[in-house]
Amino acid sequence: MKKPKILVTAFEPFGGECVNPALEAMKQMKEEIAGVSVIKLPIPTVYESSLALLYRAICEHQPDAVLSIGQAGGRSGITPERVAINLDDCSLPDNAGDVRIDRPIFADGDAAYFTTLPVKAMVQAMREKEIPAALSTTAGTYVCNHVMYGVLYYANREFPELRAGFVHVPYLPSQVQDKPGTPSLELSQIVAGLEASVETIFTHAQDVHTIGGSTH
Ligand code: PCA
Repeated sequence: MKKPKILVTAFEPFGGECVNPALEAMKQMKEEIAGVSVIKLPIPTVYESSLALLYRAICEHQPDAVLSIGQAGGRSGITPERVAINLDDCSLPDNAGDVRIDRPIFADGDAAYFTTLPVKAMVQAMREKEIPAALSTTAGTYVCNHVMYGVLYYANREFPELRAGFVHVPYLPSQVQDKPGTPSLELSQIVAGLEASVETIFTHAQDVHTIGGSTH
């Protein structure tokens, strides 16, 4: 049998930060996790080129799953995203200076796509390892949501077997030294959480049926 393959992507630093915890964590992830080959792809925090690079990598490697990772400064745990919406809308320019307002990502796409990764099982697996994790129902309307939406759009149209989704990770401790009161997570914990997530994707063809939503 062919060895299963996952394409993992992580963003370059943006918004004035010198590092992106997603990228630092991806670099430290194992090349093989529980028999699954891990292909790593750094992507720019740029609307246009991030998705184009990802599309090319999917065609080239034909992975079974795509896990994209980004920084969500201010969050205290690792947060798998449940849904991506068809909207770019953020005052923060991307790394190419592009500012987008009220712009659909694909004119012929659905309003939203749900992740096809077992996100509740991923949260469970991380918590079992005492890594702070929670389900998120918003990936924002910046480049992370753009990439998550775009990959799910492509999967929907061209790669029906491909499972895909997104995980946001907190700041590293070094990033919050000048941000009193802002939560952070050690790099080793982020790496362990992402590796547990990869393993869970391949042990769970379907998600678990537990409570994961919230009142707001
Ligand atoms: N986080 C940003 C984009 C790149 C990243 O790591 C976001 O949440 O949209």
